Amino acid sequence: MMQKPLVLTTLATVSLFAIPAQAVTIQFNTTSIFNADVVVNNAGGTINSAGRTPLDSSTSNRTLITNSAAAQLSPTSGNGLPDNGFFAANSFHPDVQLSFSNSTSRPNARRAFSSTSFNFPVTAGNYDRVDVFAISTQGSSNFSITFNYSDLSSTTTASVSAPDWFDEITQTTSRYYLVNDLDRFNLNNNTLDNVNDPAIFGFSFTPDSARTLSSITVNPTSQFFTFFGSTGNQIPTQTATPEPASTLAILGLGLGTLVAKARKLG
Ligand SMILES: [Ca+2]
Ligand SMILES: [Ca+2]
Ligand SMILES: [Ca+2]
Repeated sequence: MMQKPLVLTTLATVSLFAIPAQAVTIQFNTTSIFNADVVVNNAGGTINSAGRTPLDSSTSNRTLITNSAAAQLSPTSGNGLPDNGFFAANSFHPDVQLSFSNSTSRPNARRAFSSTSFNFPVTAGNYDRVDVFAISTQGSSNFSITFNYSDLSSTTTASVSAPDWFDEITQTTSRYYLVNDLDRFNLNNNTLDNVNDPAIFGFSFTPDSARTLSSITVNPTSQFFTFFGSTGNQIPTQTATPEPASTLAILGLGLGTLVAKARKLG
């Protein structure tokens, strides 16, 4: 008789961690699928471009650059990506923290290189919005997103167009600029392209918030599609009564052990 309340306490603690009290932006960790460093920086005071992967063709051989590195190359006209990889929320998007920074040289994007799909896990939970940050080069290309849920069901969005990084768009709630009018870097001769044009775009999608999202698959159609990261708006689970059994069912977070314990004790 003493043990059952102990189990309930444990369940309540787990629930607090798994279900936010109010909607919260989750910066999905997508580093496991990154395969390219596409941002030149100047960590240590020198321009670091070795090992960078071009975002466009190997002939053109251009990639992005941080603000500090661009300013070092051209104090009067150099401008690039924010050094800390952070984009504050505005009317189109939540706070976004991408994986590049001026101080780090490591894979920070997924160059598609082919039309093969790629998948990353998410913090399991209920989401009513997922944003993806990406570009296309050598012209626009289409892509879609597949939401994979904990009940093993999945849904794939309609195909959307990722604009070329030099394209201008009319912003909507579903497609917007995360950043625009950047300079870029010419890997052929290690010089700044003071072009004030390339963008990274944001794309907003609506998963089924009634199901627990477990992973996201990105389906590109071009080798010149590049993915930079993703965020999700995690919402409180919509349940009337937090009965331990129903809470567990909705969580679907591998709490099988606790369930087994509860059953044994019950
Ligand atoms: Ca410039
Ligand atoms: Ca343009
Ligand atoms: Ca532009």
